[in-house]
Amino acid sequence: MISNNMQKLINDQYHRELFSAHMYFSICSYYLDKDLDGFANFFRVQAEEELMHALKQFDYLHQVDGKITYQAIDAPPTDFESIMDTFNQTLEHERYITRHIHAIVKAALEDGDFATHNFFQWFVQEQVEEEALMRTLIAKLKLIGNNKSALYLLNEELMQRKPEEATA
Ligand code: OFO
Repeated sequence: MISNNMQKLINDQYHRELFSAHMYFSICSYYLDKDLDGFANFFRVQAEEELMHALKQFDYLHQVDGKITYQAIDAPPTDFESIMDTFNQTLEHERYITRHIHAIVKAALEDGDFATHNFFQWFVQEQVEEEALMRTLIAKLKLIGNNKSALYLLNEELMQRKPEEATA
């Protein structure tokens, strides 16, 4: 049986994951409008992974006899100044998510909730990987600058991204 406090923290995080998916679908649309299919694919896969994160938390909360209290999901940003802006906003958002994941892990320890502490370790590692991925892409974009051929090659590279296999 999960405490009310931990249940509320996981509920809020579940809604943040859905917001993340909403945000990345919005960025995907931005790229589809520009006919940059590789960038669009990258953010579509990113959005799908966020849905998978929400689903993992949904399943976990039910497993520990908790429940989701449904809330409205905020509208995502829809105006982006540039390719770089989409990645900067994504990195900033992932850092925000990391802070919340860490707060949940800390609260779980304080609560003596070792199951939730253990469950969220996967998300701790996932955030390390997501932030690193965004930083790498921002560095590549800086190198590319205004070089259209290099941008074309990055678009092709991002076309190769595939969704991770869902794990239990
Ligand atoms: Fe973008 O990561 Fe979920 O948690």
